[in-house]
Amino acid sequence: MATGANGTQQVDVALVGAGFAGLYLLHRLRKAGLSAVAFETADDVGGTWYWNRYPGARCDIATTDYSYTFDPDLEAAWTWSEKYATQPEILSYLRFVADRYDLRRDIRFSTKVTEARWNESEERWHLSTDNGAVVSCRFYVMASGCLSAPKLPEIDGIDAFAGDIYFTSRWPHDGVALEGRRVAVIGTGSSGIQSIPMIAAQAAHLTVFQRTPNFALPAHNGPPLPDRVASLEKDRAGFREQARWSMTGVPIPPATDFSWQLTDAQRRERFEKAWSTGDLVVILTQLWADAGVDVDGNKLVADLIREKIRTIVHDPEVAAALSPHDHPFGAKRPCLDTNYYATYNRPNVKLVDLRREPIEAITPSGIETADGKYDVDVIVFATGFDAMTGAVLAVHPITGRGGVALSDVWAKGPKTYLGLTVSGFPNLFLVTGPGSPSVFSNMVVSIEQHADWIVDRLVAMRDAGFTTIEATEAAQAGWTRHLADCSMITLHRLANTWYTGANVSGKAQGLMPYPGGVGPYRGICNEAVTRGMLGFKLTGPGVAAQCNDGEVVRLQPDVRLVLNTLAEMNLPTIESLGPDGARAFVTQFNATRPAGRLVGEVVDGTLPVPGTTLPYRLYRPATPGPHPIVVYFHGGGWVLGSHDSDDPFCRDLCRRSGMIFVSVGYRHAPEHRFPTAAEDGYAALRWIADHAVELGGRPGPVAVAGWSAGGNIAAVVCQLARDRRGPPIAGQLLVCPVTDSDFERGSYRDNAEGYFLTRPLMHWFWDHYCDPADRRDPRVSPLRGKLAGLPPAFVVTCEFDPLRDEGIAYAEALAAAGVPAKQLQAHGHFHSSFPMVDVVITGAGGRAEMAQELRRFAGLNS
Ligand code: N01
Repeated sequence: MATGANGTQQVDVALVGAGFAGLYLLHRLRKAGLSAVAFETADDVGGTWYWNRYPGARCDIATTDYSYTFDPDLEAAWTWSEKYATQPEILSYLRFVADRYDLRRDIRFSTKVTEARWNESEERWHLSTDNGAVVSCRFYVMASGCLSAPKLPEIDGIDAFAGDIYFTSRWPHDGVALEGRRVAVIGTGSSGIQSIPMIAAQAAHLTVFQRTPNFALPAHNGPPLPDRVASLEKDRAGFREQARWSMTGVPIPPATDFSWQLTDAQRRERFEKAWSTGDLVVILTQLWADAGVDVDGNKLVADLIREKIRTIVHDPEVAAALSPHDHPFGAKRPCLDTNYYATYNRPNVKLVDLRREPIEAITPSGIETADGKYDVDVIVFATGFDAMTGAVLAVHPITGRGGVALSDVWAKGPKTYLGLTVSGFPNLFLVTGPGSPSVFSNMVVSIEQHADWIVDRLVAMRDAGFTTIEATEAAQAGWTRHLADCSMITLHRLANTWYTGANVSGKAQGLMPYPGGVGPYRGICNEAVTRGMLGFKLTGPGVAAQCNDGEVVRLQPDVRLVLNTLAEMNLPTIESLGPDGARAFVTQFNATRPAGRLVGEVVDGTLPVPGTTLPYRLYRPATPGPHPIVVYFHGGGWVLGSHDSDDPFCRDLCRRSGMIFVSVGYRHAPEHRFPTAAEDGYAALRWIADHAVELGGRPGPVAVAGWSAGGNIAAVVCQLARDRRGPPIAGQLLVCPVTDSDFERGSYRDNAEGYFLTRPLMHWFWDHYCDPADRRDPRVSPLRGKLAGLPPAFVVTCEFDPLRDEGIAYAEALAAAGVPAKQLQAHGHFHSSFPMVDVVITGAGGRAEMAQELRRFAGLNS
């Protein structure tokens, strides 16, 4: 490290933390020829594994996976002794790594950075510390972990306690003698759940003060799992690469069956297998595909775990108090335990349920609750951390461009680009920061990815002559929105946890880690680079500044995955297949999609229309009828599809709305060209309305609904019903409808290629269905028809859809004609988002709105 004239130490990169992240960064920076220094408040390496020395502390990701992967020789040189290694063994590993790569010489131990300030004129960070010289660095990296700032419990009277107080997160190095003592533990998160059985085995008496029960699974610890070790040793590089592109950072493929596709017995069998495996990733991802994303699918797992708790814990009242009921399984971090629940069968252990008797104060002799007084000699606080943002902000004030404090920028919740950088804070990087997968993943995999990305960028900048890098506001805003979109997929939003900041009073609320998956996230970080450092401004002396502004992800996260998967399949275009080939393709494609959910009844039938009969499929809700009827028209460009091709969509809307759906198999082009589909639709509507009672429905006006070309037919039949005196229609739900034959609107230009429904495909549909001379007819271009006097409408459009603007135009024209017309303009969605019910989960909110509007049309209470 060079020393400047005023004694300031000059270095290329400074970083905070000497845990997994800091050590690997130092190694990579050194190899890249960049000078670096790390600051560490502890007197040794280890980070979280240095501090958290409480009894029972272990990792809860199999240690074969919770290891560095950057150096095969390192992997060969270290063997883990247990499936889940203890804290001392992991700390030994990190010391071994520090020694092996001679990293300690670049670490300033027992040193706290007290302030970090960006110097605009020098374009460097200036760091003050409590031990040694000021440091000036070009780049500053917070490798300070996610759970490194302990959260103090907000309980009155702590200072008055006459006994000993310990924090799991700051456990004394030479241990604590608990034999013969009365101990209290406050907190039942991972730290509490790991330490409680060990403390119970030592203490004369243990009282556990539980505010929120947590889900815990037996770890079944022992030697490393032979099958995992075998697959690792068989192809180490392949195993690690799979981990990097997996959803969790552990190469275990998630389940693809949905809960409703399995019998009770099959679900139980899967659960028992997972329970006996003792692996969080297995139970979180391998039971059924909807366990982590749907409250019903999740409740099935939670019920099975609660049943386990009841079988383990002898006292039913204690079992009930230990059973979590206020959050979905996995929404709060579940724990791996060794004898946790069985510990409550011990005669020297008592559970105090703080939901029934809250703590009122800590007194000199113990803890007082609303109901009693518990005298103890020792209090152990396992009360958690000010997570993620706390781990950065608690280190020191960070002041960026224009004297702006990071704490102010994050006052309403963290804002980052990729969880790696913050606009207004040039040359500052966060490792596993808020907005990155971090604590939703195998941390070591995520740490390596971040360290690699950062160091690769610094090297590329050096090669190009750039000296500053900064995220743009637009990129950061886009990432914040993408994070919010992702958070709608999982159930984490339904729990008050440290993931959302809820455990710290006054902290801004919102999901902090990125729930979109490790592999997809890695792909996005790479994409930002390959798209010319998208979202970053780069400057340097003597080189032209570069700023490729924009948002790296504009699609909904699951839409992005669907489109990427389709792109990887390299499918022929629909229009290249011819109508028969395209129909066969759709049939085959639909056969592979997840089966729709159960409804009360599904009945196939036929209905007469002039000259022929049409098939229909009726979906009846499971609730008592009679139900109002929705006449539904499927999508497929008037050429493709059938009365059962939108089956999952109809089932979903039937369940959500509590209304009968009758999906009509109208005739298709080119065999039956315009206006057959429209006239079939009208005749079917009339027949269904006339036979509502025979169909088991409620008499009176029906609603109509349709998607895509089916939305076109739904809109058209409303006009025909008005002009032909019935039947009365209660309302129209038009999802991405075709409303006009004009191909020149902006959405046709913006989405001409690439989002499955393309401009050439729409041309192909139109050419098969309708002669150019007929295309202005309102029976195919309802936007060109008379709109006054139509039933109320709910028009849904998707951002990445050529049909977007004509749908919006129709809704606006309806409203202008005095028709009550509401809109949902779904951002980040593509044409097929809503019918792909169990694939595009982010469409659930939109479908809920559709069902709500249908109920409103039918006069049902919401
Ligand atoms: O902290 P927590 P943790 N009065 O926040 C309770 C990782 N980790 O240290 O839920 C009474 O989970 C609080 O109650 P409530 C892992 O990611 C990993 O245990 O807020 N109670 C809760 O029960 C984990 O998730 C391992 O109602 C109070 C507990 O304290 C994360 O670290 C091991 C209270 C805090 O639980 C944090 O775990 C350990 C009060 N005033 C940790 N304040 C591995 O196995 C808080 N609580 C790798």
